[in-house]
Amino acid sequence: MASVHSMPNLRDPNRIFVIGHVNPDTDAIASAMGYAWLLQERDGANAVAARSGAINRQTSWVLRELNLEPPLLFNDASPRFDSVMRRLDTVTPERPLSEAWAILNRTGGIAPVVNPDGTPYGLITGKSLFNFLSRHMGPHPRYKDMTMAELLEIPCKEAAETDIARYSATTRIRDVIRRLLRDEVDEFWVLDDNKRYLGICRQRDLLDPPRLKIILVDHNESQQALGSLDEAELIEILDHHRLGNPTTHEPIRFTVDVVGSTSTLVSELIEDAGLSAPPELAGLMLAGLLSDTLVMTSPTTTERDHQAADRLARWAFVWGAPLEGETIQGFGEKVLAAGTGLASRDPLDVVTTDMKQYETGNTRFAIAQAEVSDLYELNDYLEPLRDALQELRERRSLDFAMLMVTDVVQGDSRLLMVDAPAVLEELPYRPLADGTRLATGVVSRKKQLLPVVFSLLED
Ligand SMILES: [Mn+2]
Repeated sequence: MASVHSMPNLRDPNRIFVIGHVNPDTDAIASAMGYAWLLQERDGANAVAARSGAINRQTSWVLRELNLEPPLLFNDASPRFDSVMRRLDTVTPERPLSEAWAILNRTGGIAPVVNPDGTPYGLITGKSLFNFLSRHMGPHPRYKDMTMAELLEIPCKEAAETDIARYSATTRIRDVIRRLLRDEVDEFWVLDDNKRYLGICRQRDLLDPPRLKIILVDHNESQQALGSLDEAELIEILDHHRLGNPTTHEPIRFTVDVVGSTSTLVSELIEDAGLSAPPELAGLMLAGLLSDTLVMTSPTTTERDHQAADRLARWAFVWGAPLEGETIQGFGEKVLAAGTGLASRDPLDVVTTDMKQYETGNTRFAIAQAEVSDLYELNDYLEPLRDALQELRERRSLDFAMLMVTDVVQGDSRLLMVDAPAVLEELPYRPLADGTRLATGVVSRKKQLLPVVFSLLED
């Protein structure tokens, strides 16, 4: 039996991964799951929702409420051995060579010899057979008189080549391709996490491994995408953020619209298709929308978001569903509450969970956002959070790092910065004695804070 992988199996070349940004928030998870569902339901596509990073506290609360499983964890799009291996038929070492011979004829010249416990023993190939025959048949008097039938009675282990390179199914081909191409042998073992046989890979299959098909939702910048995006086939982007998209070779479907959440866009596409999302999925997208818009109070909120909230509520709040009897406002407040608070959280977790990385000119920086229901809560954690920001800055070799702590009740934020360049002293937010700044009425990193930061840095 093959082990259950934490990574998705990549064998189906038509499979499409729908994935949100790294450090996924609720909208990134919800829009990936919602859009994957639409692609299956409307187009019959083999679409799978994925995520790049851990589920945050708010999303995990929402998924639990709705009895939904989180999407597949998928951090890197570079082709791996499991995308090119073939699960060829096997024999055990003690079985007669005749059985290997039968397999050789069906596989085009390879018979994997696998121990009863599933670990690899060796490979029988045309070359290993020749070596075996010349080793034994040549000068050896006993073998001289052997018939073909007798020869085929010899145990497989005698004719197998055992010095065969072994690779893990989840190893990136890119990381070992140079060494591999220098190897004399044409075939390799592909093993699971328990070092058991999964399949065989041939050298020639590694030169042009199939690219993974990827749809990005809720982001369009490579820096916020899963690793090795340039090695994948990017087929579509569905988003509501500023542009910073990667270049592509082929034209792709590209939708970036000024609405409060990507879940809003997905709900519109579902409606356009004449469909309605299942209650659980509708509830999840509603949570994504309410989270991104802070229950429709963020300045990013548009009329279309209000319509989307009504639409999603109509699908989600039905009888017998997990959210039966809820209201948009009531559900929204619970969603926000599930993600707020600094008290129970590790400071490094606070500055990395909802962190986004940006680059302009020669400046690389990160802005993390955390939500609280009372800004004074921040005062108790200022020093540990500053240390955590510093650690984040060093780990990622950034020029500076910023934490935006947003009071989701009052609609204000406080900004905490480490190593901010001098130009950011011009930030139009009131400096406080403790070195933070109070940004009154600022709740949106994307729409309010980021444009100001960029305009100062680019001046
Ligand atoms: Mn979003």
